Amino acid sequence: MTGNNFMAADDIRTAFFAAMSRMYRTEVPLYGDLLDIVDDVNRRALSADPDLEADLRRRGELHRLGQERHGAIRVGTAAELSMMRRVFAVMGMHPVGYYDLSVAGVPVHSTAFRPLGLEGLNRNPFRVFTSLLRLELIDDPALRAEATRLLSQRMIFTKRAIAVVEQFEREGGLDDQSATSFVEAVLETFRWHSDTVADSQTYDKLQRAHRLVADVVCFKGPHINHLTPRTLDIDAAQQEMKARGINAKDVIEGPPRRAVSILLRQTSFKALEEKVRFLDSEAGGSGTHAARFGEIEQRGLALTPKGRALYDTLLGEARGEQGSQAQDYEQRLQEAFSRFPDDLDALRRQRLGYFTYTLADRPSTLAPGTTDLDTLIARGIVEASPVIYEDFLPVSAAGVFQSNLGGTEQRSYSASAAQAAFEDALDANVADPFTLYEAIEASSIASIRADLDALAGATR
Ligand code: OOG
Ligand code: NI
Repeated sequence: MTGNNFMAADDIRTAFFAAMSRMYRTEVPLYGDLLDIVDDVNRRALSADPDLEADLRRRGELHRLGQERHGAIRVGTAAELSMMRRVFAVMGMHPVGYYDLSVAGVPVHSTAFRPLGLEGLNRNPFRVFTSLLRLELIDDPALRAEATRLLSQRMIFTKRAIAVVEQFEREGGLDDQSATSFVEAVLETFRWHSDTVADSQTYDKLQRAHRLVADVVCFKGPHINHLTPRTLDIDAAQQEMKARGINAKDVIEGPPRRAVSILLRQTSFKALEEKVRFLDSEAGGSGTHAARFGEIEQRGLALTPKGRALYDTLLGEARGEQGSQAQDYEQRLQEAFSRFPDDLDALRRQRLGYFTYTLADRPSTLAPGTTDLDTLIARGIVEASPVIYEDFLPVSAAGVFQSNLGGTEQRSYSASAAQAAFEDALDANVADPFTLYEAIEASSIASIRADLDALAGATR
């Protein structure tokens, strides 16, 4: 028997996310300012466009918007990564997608833990972008050994957290009391520690190898490094950040502003310099560390492989050799994307994006043979809504990493994508995002077909 007293995974996720958001707001007060900005901008966007509000309501997204966040952490070892997977599983979050960031000069590869299905996503789409450090990309063998030693000495999960995860796996769920205990215990892993586990010299050396290596290796745990709310108008949010004197990035990552939003657009403020203490601090070895930052995102249509290929091509054209540093980058981006259709109907007909379908009204008679979706839509019998992109973008993520490690240095790694090694470390396969979007679309088509059959049957 499955216990009826178990708290739903969606509810544990919501409770955990609320606790994390509270903690981060206290730790990084600027995060609270971002929430205020996004709240404001979203309210204005909704009141300026009643259709938008109706669309969001119809798609079941209106309620999730206020609590929609993603966060990010970086872990150091396979054991940490696979335990993290088990922790997130308790909250109905599973690894989706593989992101290789070594090509962008960041020695990590990553996945995103998130709910898989539309129902869980609409309840609370909390996602955590999780990166695994690739120690093999540190050239200096002595430094690599030191990093390995530091990582082998730490335990990022409390005993209580591990015990509750094991209980969940054994019993298939957690009752309210155990779930509360889970939330409290797991939160500890994400907390900021200003005491490092390295002396200042080691920190400096690791920092020189790559800022990210020091961030992962020198701390007791994988502090949550940002929590990102979702806005309906990122250009307005970016303006407001600047107006409030927040040190926002110059360029919004991702596609340009368009009539129909696609994928993901992101902007962030640069990481804060925070005071830390090293093991030798008594001898004057105190310093600062930059890791935690704030970010705002706007989400749009999930693209099919065909749409994504077009996106990648156009983005590549706009970036050219200089990436997003070029002076006229925004204009180049706009120009390149003039070749990406910008109305919902064209995007759907050309199969560039994923859609869900619903019956628009209750037709009393249907001519036989009207099963063609395009015809049903043209006749106003069926309505198509965009499926929202729930994942991340590697080029954007690399930009987010770069601007938030506090430096501008570029490293290049000759490593190639290593999905199999990542999945070994994770001790599981990552889900393919396209398959998940495809399933959402297919199930909505199946459900309108069933409704139409039932209607046709009733009128015969
Ligand atoms: C993660 C950066 C990636 C995003 O929104 O693309 C990310 C990190 O800095 O650890 O969060
Ligand atoms: Ni992010």
